[in-house]
Amino acid sequence: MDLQSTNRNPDELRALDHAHHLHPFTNHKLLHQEGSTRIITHADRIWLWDADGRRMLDAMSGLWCVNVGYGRKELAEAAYRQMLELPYYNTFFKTSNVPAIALAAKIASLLPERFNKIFFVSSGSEANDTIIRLVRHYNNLRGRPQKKAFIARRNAYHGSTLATVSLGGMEPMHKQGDLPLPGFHHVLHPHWFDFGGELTPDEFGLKAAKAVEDKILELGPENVAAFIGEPIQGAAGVIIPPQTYWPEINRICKQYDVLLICDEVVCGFGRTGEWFGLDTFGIEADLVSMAKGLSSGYLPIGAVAVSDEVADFLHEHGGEFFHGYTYSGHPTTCAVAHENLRILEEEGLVDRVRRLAPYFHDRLTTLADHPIVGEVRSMGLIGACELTCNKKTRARFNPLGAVGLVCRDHCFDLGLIMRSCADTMVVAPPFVITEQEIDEMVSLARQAFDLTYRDVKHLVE
Ligand code: PXG
Repeated sequence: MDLQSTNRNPDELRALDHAHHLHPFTNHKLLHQEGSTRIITHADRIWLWDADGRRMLDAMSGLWCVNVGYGRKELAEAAYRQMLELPYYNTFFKTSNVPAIALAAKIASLLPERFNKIFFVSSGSEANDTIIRLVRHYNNLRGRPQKKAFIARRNAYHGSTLATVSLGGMEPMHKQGDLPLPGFHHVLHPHWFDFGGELTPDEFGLKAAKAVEDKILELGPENVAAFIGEPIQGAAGVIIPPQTYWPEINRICKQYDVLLICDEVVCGFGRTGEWFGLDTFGIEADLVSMAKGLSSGYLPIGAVAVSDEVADFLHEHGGEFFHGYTYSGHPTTCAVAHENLRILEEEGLVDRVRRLAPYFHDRLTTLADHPIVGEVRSMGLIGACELTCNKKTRARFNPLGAVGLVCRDHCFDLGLIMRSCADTMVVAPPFVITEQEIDEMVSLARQAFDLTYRDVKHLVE
């Protein structure tokens, strides 16, 4: 098959895809029956085109990652230059390379001062897996081998490896894989819309934080190694915690000597309007995982930042850490990520997110009057609309998630890519989106909500 050919028949491509390609997170039987695979062919800024010639507004930045937008020649050129100079070499065996050195230094300069050490991986899953290994090693070295439990939130997504699925709190993923592995525990997530009841969001933030403290006390602080959370939970449905939540988590982790892990895979590199979500919420993390926005998805790369306190201890007492990947510190992915950070910085894109945030919020909030929208929330350039069958009681449609899929299909048909997380419709557009395009996104979302309402009107109270 000629990859460069412009004369591709979409139906033939779909048939080949069905014959040979297993997709992630996909019901293949259903996909095959529907024959509805979208084959994306090219993209520019916030726009995608498919093999059927349709144009779509990508309000999800791919999968929460293409923050600088599509079609960046500088990133292609950075890869091209690096591939000619040194496409690959490993960073084991006392070797390093210029892009890995430059990128580690750059990431450290963007993080709070206490982070000076960066470990490279190829994905968010590998970043969190690395943290699990590192924390276990750390506590063994500190002479407290029993202090190994990890606490995370329900519905959290931290990756798709055995360990990171265990770390995450997604029940269907647990059920399918006989997980979680021992030592991973899950507590209430700070999702006021579903669990806040009559409490104010601030009261509920304290209650959700207390669930972490209760779990630490139940397990015994001497057995709890770490707590992990995203500043804003992305795949769980853009859960923006009440302002009371993170300060209390900081206090709890300090009080019980529990390491605080901040998963910045979605929030990192500008999404919340600061370089990191931990800056936005004042999260006093010890370890940080990142991926996605680090290279704007142009090449697969992730990283772990380790605070001086942990890094210095490992440095002093750790000896060799038997962990790493063929592609840790890959010169080409590091060169592209480095160029991506240059673009973010020189074009002032993180400031742009902060500047656009009030407009984005105002426009999105116009959807709150819709009969099936129970709440609209956003921060920076990440937002969500909760679908409900009863705006007063915030009740969910039954079964949960079915209406979200109906809505997502209407979005696609209208040329808008919006993700449904159960019945939460979420957006996280590239940072280069304009105000006019935000208007267009919101207008298409309203049309999709109208069509969804038409389909489910009989279920709405
Ligand atoms: N942490 C967070 C917070 C993530 O969102 C990962 C870790 C794992 O990253 P990798 O690079 O291993 O995929 C993620 C990934 C979705 C969706 O449907 C989200 C992710 C992955 C797949 C689907 O929203 N996030």
